[in-house]
Amino acid sequence: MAAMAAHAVLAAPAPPPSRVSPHLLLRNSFAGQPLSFARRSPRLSATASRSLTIVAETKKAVAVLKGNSQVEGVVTLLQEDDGPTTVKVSITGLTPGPHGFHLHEFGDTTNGCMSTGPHFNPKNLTHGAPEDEIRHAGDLGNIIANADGVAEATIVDNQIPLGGPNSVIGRALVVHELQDDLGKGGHELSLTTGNAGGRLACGVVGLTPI
Ligand SMILES: [Cu+2]
Ligand SMILES: [Zn+2]
Repeated sequence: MAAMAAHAVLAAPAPPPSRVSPHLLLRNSFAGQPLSFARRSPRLSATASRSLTIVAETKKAVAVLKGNSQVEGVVTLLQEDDGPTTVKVSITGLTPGPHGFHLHEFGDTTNGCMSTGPHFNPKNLTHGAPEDEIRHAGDLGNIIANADGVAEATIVDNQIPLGGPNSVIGRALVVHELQDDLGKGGHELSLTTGNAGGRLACGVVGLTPI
């Protein structure tokens, strides 16, 4: 039913584009009223007027990590509207312990993980921890492998959107040999790579159905 209604309204003449975000419109229109609707890919609010068609958009992406070792994994990225991106990591074949995990600038694997370039860094800052103000956008910290070499993690981050000018679609996720020192190790590489060592596996972030 909801899907049919969505089609019906989307087929109607498009309303004039509004420069006000749907959130603002909704807050203004329904001041004080809690808004409860499932947040799925473009959908409608049954109670909103026709000028408020699309109220929520979910984007989903996936990266399949492979390399020259037996390290491999799958990472999914999910973003609702302009909110943070939730990154779910599942990587096997690692040595137990922490491993640097980054979003690198390029989705180019012609020369394996080396050609994915440096950490994604649209603000031109130095390397840091995910919670630092001064960090590369691609700095996702460390993931920790258990005794079986399996790392499972969920990372929620504000600097790796799946759309817009700093979109990470088409860039690459990389898992490293060593622990990322988060810029604080005092090594000559600390402020560029966190001295995280070799690139064990990488994968290009690509859109996937929700
Ligand atoms: Cu890296
Ligand atoms: Zn970095």
